[in-house]
Amino acid sequence: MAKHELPKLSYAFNALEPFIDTQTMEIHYSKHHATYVAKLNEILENYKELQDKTVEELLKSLNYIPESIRNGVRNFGGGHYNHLFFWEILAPVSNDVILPTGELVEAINNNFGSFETFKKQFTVSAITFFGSGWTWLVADKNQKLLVINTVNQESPIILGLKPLLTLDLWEHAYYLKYQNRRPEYVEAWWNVVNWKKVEENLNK
Ligand code: MN3
Repeated sequence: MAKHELPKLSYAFNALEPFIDTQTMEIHYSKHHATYVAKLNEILENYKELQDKTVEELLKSLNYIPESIRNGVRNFGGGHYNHLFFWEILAPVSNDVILPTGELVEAINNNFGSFETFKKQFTVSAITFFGSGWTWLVADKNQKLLVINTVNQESPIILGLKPLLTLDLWEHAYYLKYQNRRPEYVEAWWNVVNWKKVEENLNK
């Protein structure tokens, strides 16, 4: 039974050029993300009672998942969820969504002082993070915004935090184009952030 599936992307693999290259997008989506989905389905095969749950439900109740597959759900379920989320906060460069607007910019200013301060904090967090993981903008239960990193495929929703924005720091996300130059990848990525989606996430 293949309950969990790859999502349809709302843009083509080449839509984020030159910031994120076509080949990286294609491999990232159809190999890496696809493997997380396949592995998640595989470990749930003998757990009928878990097969109707969404990936969000699985991650939010991770402590109640049988111990024998809990790490698998964290890694493969987290990998599936984080990538679903990542594809959605990306968009082709568009002149009308260069910067956050409305409530989002207000929330960023209230929490970080200014957009520039937020951007710098997020960038430094992503560049200095060691190894494989993610940098996130999240909201806590009081809608306070925070920049955090998570290790491997750990997802903020496991921690009870609401994700607004994320950047994939695994080498598979940038190595073909940027090799060891993660700072260049991070800098380029800001050009393809879908701020409208980030604002939607704030109001979820
Ligand atoms: Mn990835």
